[in-house]
Amino acid sequence: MKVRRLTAPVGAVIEDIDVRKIDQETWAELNRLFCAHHVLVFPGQVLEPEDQMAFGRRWGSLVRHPYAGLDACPDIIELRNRGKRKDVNQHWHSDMTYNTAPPKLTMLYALETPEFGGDTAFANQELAYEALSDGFKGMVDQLRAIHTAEGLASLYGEDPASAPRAEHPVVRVHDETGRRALYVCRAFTRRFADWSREESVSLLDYLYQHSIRPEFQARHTWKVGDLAMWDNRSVLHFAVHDHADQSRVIHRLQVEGPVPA
Ligand SMILES: O=C(O)CCC(=O)C(=O)O
Ligand SMILES: [Fe+2]
Repeated sequence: MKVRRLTAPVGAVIEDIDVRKIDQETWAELNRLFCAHHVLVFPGQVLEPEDQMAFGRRWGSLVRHPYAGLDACPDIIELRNRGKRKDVNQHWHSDMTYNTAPPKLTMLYALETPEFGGDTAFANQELAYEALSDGFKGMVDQLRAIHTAEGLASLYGEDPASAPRAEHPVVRVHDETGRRALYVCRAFTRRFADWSREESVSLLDYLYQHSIRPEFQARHTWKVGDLAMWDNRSVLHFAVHDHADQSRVIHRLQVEGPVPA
């Protein structure tokens, strides 16, 4: 297989590999690359939903969505962006941080892609943490934050008060590499634990701005047959909705992750 970097902070494109046919040794190498680069892209894959699920299971148990799964393959969600009024993923986030044990990775397979636009952007949160001063690191190391799905609930016309919520460290330690990463996002983080919302907003705002500095980022432009996966423990992502009314169809799955610590 051939490995090409997307940018220095994030992403590796892996060519000359068929993800349906990898042995344990190759998987171990892919996991090493995943931990090093946070996002892997495998162009030119030909996958049935079962093949994507089998590859996903190499990393752990799949997360089943309560409503949105495909009938025949409930572990896979179809993302369709045609004529979408409001894109719920057009914000910087790590997936489902409002859960106690959010998915460690999300894996997307492109079935239809727009002629232009519709990239996914990523930002490396280990670099974001490293770029802070020692004094500031010492402070955020001590903080925990409350994450909720209130925003999503409102968007779907559900009661925000009963939306899921979880408390996580503001700096999490990667369970496989031991590296520290910032773990807050504008979409889901409401306030610091034991702080009021008013007290939290200005510091959170600073962290949101800092966490997405351009030099922490990479973007992936989708082609049909691309399989991509990102590490929710170490990157934020953003679905850029700039493809107008063009069709974009993606099969998505998630793999269970540890309780952030
Ligand atoms: O559609 C995309 O590019 C990513 C959407 C997203 O945020 C997700 O699948 O978790
Ligand atoms: Fe997402």
